[in-house]
Amino acid sequence: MADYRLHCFAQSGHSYKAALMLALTGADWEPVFVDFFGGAARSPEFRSVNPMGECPVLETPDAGTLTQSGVMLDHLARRTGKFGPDTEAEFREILRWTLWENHKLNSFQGIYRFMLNFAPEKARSADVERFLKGRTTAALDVLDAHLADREWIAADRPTTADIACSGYVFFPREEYGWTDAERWSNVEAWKERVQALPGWAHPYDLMPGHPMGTST
Ligand SMILES: N[C@@H](CCC(=O)N[C@@H](CS)C(=O)NCC(=O)O)C(=O)O
Repeated sequence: MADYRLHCFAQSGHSYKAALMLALTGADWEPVFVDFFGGAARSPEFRSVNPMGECPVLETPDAGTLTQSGVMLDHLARRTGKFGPDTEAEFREILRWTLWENHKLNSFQGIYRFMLNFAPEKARSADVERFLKGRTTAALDVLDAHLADREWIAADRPTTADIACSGYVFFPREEYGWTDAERWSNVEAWKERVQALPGWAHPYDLMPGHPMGTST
């Protein structure tokens, strides 16, 4: 069995943060498919592992079972000595962007994409989609402005803040319905830098379940 087991599914940007960190640090890990769209995360078995009912879940060799992607990134940075802070000020800056991505960037981006692609027809609403698109756009504007004069989000090198903010940005543009006018050029340039990191892989290549209905 691998050192780390990540319970995840391909469409999950929150899971991708942990998967990408494991890939970039060269950890010995394996994905465990969660049939999220089949309701697996709502099952009593899953809830007994993560009462929050969320993916990702990370089984570790020495720190038990972790939930919340930000906790996983912090844990893996400490264990591997990679992508973590060098100073207390850097720690605060990484934490600041990790809290922001969870609350603003990836929360809205994830739910917006879910509504457009995966929600049952009866749960869809043009008003809700418009609201989520506005919040997602506003968050990407913030990230784009932040990256206007810097290469990395929280330090002069890649940190877990960059990995955290990568959660949903690598999924195909079509899944968000972005038009050519909706381009965040600084975010695009930063994405190319993230993609150039050794070990980078696309979420659909790193985690099982794409295309939908498959589990590999
Ligand atoms: N704050 C959590 C968010 C995790 C999350 O929302 N995961 C989604 C899948 S991408 C989920 O499991 N949602 C289930 C729900 O909200 O009930 C993290 O960063 O790990």
